[in-house]
Amino acid sequence: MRLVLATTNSGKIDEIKRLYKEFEVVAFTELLDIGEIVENGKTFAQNAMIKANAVYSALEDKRAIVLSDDSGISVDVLDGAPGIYSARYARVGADDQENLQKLIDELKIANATSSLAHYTAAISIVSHNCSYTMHGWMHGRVIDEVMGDRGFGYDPIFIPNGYNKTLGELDDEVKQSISHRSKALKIAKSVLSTIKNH
Ligand code: ITT
Repeated sequence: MRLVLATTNSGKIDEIKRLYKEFEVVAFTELLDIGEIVENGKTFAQNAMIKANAVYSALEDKRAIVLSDDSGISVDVLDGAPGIYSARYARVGADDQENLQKLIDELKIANATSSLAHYTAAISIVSHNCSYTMHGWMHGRVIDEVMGDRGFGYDPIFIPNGYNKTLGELDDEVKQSISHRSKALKIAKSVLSTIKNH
């Protein structure tokens, strides 16, 4: 089965490809040039659906199945920030490095060297006759120091529950076994198997 990913984030694409080896996975940017998709939803689920619908509507092949991911990190001492604004925390168009630094700066302003935090992933699937969204979460804490360089985004400051190292230091396989994205993608896989059988 061919899946068109409605994402431009290479970290997400790598993780999805690793978990979805049985699918032919292609990023929409290899097929289309539709410019920026405006993510003006109020929740992860709304933004995931906005991205999946935008890509599905632009595809010529209406037999295509589109899968999107909207995700982010929510930090307790920051009242849940950056949440859905994780990709643009430092500024619109910021890179991972700038967003990570902004989060460390905000922890310092809040006088916290660490805080409980969690990642959320909303995965949407859109095909010609159905649309679904499912969620996954990973809980842990963030620290005010960068440790390791694995993963992407906020991984070098996130320590998952049950571990004493950041995702920047832990093997990719560890993240794959516990991540918000993996959990949502696992549910998405069973949804995809029903679509296949239509
Ligand atoms: P697309 O919209 O094209 O998918 P994006 O990076 O803009 O790419 P989001 O709007 O969903 O995607 O923002 C997700 C941000 O949340 C991402 O840029 C990271 O900063 C952070 N994030 C999400 N999942 C993460 C993960 O597994 N590890 C580290 N950071 C993550």
